[in-house]
Amino acid sequence: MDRPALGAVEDLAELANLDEEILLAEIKERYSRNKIYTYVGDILIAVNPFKDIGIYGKDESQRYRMSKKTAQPPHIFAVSDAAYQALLGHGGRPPGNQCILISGESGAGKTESTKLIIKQLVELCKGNTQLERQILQVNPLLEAFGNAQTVMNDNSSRFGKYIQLRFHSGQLIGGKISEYLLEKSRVVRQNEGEENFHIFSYLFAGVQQADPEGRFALQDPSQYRYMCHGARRLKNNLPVLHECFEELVNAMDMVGFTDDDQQDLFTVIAAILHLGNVVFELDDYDAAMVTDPNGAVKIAAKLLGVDSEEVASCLTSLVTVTRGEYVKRAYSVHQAQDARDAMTKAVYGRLFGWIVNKINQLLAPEIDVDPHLMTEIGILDIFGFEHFEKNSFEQACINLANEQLQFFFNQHIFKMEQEEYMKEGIDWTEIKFVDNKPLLDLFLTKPIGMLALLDEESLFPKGTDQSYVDKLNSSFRKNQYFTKSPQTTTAIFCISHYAGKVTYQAEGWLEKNRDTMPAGIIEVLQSSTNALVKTVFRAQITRTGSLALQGRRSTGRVSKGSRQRPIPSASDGAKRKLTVGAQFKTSLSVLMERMTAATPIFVRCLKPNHLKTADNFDEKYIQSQLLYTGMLETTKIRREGYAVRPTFEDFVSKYKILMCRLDLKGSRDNCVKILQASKMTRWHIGKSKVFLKYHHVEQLTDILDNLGKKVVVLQKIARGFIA
Ligand code: AOV
Ligand code: MG
Repeated sequence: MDRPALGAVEDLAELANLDEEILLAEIKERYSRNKIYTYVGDILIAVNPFKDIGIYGKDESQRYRMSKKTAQPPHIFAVSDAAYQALLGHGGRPPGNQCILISGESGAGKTESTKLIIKQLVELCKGNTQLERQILQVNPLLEAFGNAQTVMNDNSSRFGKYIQLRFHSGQLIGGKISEYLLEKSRVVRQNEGEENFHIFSYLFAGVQQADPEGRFALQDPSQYRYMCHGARRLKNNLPVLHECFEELVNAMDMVGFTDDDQQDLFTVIAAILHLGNVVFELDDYDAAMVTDPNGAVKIAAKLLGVDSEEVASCLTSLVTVTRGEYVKRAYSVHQAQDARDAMTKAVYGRLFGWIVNKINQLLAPEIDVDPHLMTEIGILDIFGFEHFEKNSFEQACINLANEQLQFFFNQHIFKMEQEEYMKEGIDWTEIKFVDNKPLLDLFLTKPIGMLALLDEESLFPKGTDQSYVDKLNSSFRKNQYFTKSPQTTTAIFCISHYAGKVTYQAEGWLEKNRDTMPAGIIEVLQSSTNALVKTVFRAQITRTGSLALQGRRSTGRVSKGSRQRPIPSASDGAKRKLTVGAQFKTSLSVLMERMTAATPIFVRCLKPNHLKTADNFDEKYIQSQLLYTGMLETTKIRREGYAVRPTFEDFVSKYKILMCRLDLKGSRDNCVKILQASKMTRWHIGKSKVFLKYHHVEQLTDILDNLGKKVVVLQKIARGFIA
């Protein structure tokens, strides 16, 4: 039998012979020819090229417009096209809400894919509107405040996001962003080889524009504790970073942030830098006091619009009311440092929440559209699976989100699909997959999942990080996915995730989960004269969990309210008294609900090497990614299975025109008649549905199109006769 040349097949589900080696060889060969995209049925695999391969221009954009999947090579733009066509009721996917789910480990290319998908979606529905221009600038804006350089990715997303683009009759009418769990701890501490959020470097590079009067009093970046790792790269890259600053300002202008908004944002960022330099020592009475040789506390307080004495006081002591009397308890130096860092984390977290809220106000649908007539395409871009030398609470949450997404993928691709074949009586040999449900249970079950135990320990006055790990050790000693550390003196444990084994350091978990801040600090910030600080600390958390802003009203579009349950924001934990873990759990389940209600399209990003370099295909590394994502099984099910499964009614109503009978009823017999008339093979008919491969749908669409053309010709001839 003739075997197609290696790398020539664009859909791996078409390969006759299949094993892990073949899969790897095909992807490798394509990658070496800069063919980074490959289909597995309706799933797109994307290998990060780490170089510009020049395939995202106007030509490609035009080529992937209402195009047939098999007519063009695999491409990320085809994903936008498939989603948009489905939204309009064309193509093989069910019409209605669509969601595009992008997975892959850190640095695999999820965020770049997200941007390309959005860019093409905007092209497809192009009405040249202000809204389209705004939407294109949302990502650079969010990335400045939410991304940072890590060991795994120079532009790593330190938050997860779900972007919903809303349509009415194919027209883009609005957008909404939900954010998950910003890694606030990065503001105060970065591991070796990593940096703070990009905005800090951008501000230094653009300080002359941002602060022409020198109010921010910024010195050399190396002077700031929060910049300890980024200062050198900053100095070496000033021109590039300056461009980034200008792009950010441009993005903020385009999205609709006013000059005042921008000034307030930069002011708070400068304040955070100074606050980080506030240092403490013990006074004669063994109480912490601020030692402020460079006036850091004064400058920070001035920029935050609060009183510097009050800041110094709330950072060094806790005031409580006991039996009607105020009791002031002095902090140790260590406690004072914690209070300072808690304050900056809270300010940054709320600032980020405010940015997302503001964007949502500016992008909310302007026109009054009945929510039932509104459809949407959601795009999920989370933080990819992470495995550093040191892994903390943030990595546990990030990796849990990835487990959840992998679970959703398995449910959709393997479980639901195979159950349907059974139910519909299709002759089928089961394809096994690795179910990661036990891992979700390990994290999420009540009452003894890892998160529930963490909550319990966080509330327990004598709980410590070590006592938490002790509890994990005893609760999960028989769990095969949990490994106790042989070192019993350190709070360490191991989890065997779907994507690999990760060792977690539990130091600081209780505090990170509680995410509380002394009341005194909140009071000080609430008294601020800076409009932005005042707004975010006066914000009330509504019962549904969304952040409702008091005071400042949006100058942009006014939301007409959506009926969906809002996804709780992770950055406002303290006020709701829900722990960070509990909030994250809720937001994950709301997200799953939302994704379940839409038709998913999957994009699987692969990272070719650890070095972030071009033309470097590390076989072992790719192989491990193919293995843990279940790519071989996915290819098998896509080869054997039926990706398109319309009901008899839907099928007949769409294709009855092929029989020239508009009165045809949606019965099994009529489906068979249509299928036979179309002369296609290898379709199946179930008890209530037709089982098709996507090439069947393309063939049917071709026949429909040809019929349409004939009708037009006939009409012309008829008109000719009449004329
Ligand atoms: P991620 O979103 O998956 O990681 P990114 O999308 O940020 O990864 O990609 C990492 C880097 O890879 C980018 O900054 C680009 O330099 C490069 N890259 C990715 N896709 C392409 C492409 N199609 N063409 C050229 N270069 C690309 V993380 O957010 O860390 O999980 O958390
Ligand atoms: Mg990313």
